[in-house]
Amino acid sequence: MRRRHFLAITAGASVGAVASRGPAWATGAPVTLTASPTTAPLVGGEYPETDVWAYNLSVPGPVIRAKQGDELQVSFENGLSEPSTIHWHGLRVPVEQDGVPYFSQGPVAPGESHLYTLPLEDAGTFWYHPHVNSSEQVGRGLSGVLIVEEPPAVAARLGADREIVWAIDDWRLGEAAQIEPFGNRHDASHGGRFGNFVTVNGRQELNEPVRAGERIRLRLVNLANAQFFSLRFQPLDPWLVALDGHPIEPVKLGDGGVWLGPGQRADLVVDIDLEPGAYVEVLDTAYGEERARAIMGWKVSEAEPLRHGAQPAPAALPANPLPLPDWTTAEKHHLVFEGGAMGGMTQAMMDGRMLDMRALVEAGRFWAINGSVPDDIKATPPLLDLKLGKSHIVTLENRTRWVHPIHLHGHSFWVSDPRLPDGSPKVVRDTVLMAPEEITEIAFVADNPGRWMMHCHVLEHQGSGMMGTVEVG
Ligand SMILES: [Cu+2]
Repeated sequence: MRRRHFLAITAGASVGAVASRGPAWATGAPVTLTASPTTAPLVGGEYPETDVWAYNLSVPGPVIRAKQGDELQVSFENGLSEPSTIHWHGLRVPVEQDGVPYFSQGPVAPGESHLYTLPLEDAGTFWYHPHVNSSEQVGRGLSGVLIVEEPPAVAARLGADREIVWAIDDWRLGEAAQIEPFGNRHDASHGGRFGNFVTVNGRQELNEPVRAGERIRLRLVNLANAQFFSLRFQPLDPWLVALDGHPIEPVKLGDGGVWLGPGQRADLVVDIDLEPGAYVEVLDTAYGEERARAIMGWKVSEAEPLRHGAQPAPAALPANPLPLPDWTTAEKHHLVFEGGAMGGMTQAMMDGRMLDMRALVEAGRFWAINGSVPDDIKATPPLLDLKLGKSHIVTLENRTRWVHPIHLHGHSFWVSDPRLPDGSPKVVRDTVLMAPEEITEIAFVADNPGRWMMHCHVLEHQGSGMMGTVEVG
């Protein structure tokens, strides 16, 4: 109800160009990200600005652009009144740069700073966010997009005239457009914290200008705590060219949409194959056709078409330099994910003690991996010990009634993607969706030593038990 209300007052109310707000840095320059409370005109119209927590006073934070092969330095200044860190989602960096408290670094106290030095081996679309009190810190607005660019001659294979970034987020707002409190147990035991107001690049903007005949590289990032998106562009038929930053053989979306679970990214190549003056609503249909809603609109300008006729298919971008796992000799592992509402979990081990479900619920824990619930994560043994340099296949078994986007730090992995057209080969991801009762296999070479987080990216699930570590060494 509330969402429709917000939509009703804002749809069409603001017309004009939308770009990622905040500065984008010249590559090579050191970057400072300062987290602090501020306000943002999320809803617009007659609504007051929303109190948010933001990087550099902008929600989402600034788009950081850097070049593949470079080293990116980011100085993080904590202007919040609680500890924080920054995690670089999808970047394969040394563990001490990964932004996870205790395994990478100490939490950065209020008023303190921390320097991250990030080698950029992989090109692609990545993002950054805190790894402390994640549900609230991310949910109040602390996140941003990080783009690692291919060399220009390589990016030119896509034939794009320009690039657009959509950082998609949702917000749970009350009547005065203020963020509702965190820590809801129903969210934690069910699908996570859903917002009632969706923004793209920090606002609801349904009139993004495009030009007939142009080709756009569209980078999509799902920054939401829990919400999934499935975007449809009909009558346009974009090419999907990368998932979680990693190139795939370009494939047309056809009748379907592109799925984005929390934390996931997709790169599309979109030919604006429309007449001047046309308008396209980009629909989210993740929760069924009857709940479809526009999250963005493209207004085709009256300018002459940039070109006429069908364009050739984009060529695939080169793979990132990941070692290829050996499926025949890989060591096999199994992780069982349990719990949640209607999940039937009866007990789990927390902090060396077996607790029944009632005691777990009292402790605010609703989920377990292999029967283990972290209380103090640094005192909880790793879920897996993976031999450094070896290939590993990890079977992920979802014994819950909920979908979970499972994210592994420090590594990207090969996985079959049932949402791609039949016969598509395995793709490389860092966050994989597990449907209820689905069994998924991921394969990778454990080439990055350290103790790495593996967790659900529904942040309320992560905070209530669906989190663990794997040790590579
Ligand atoms: Cu989950």
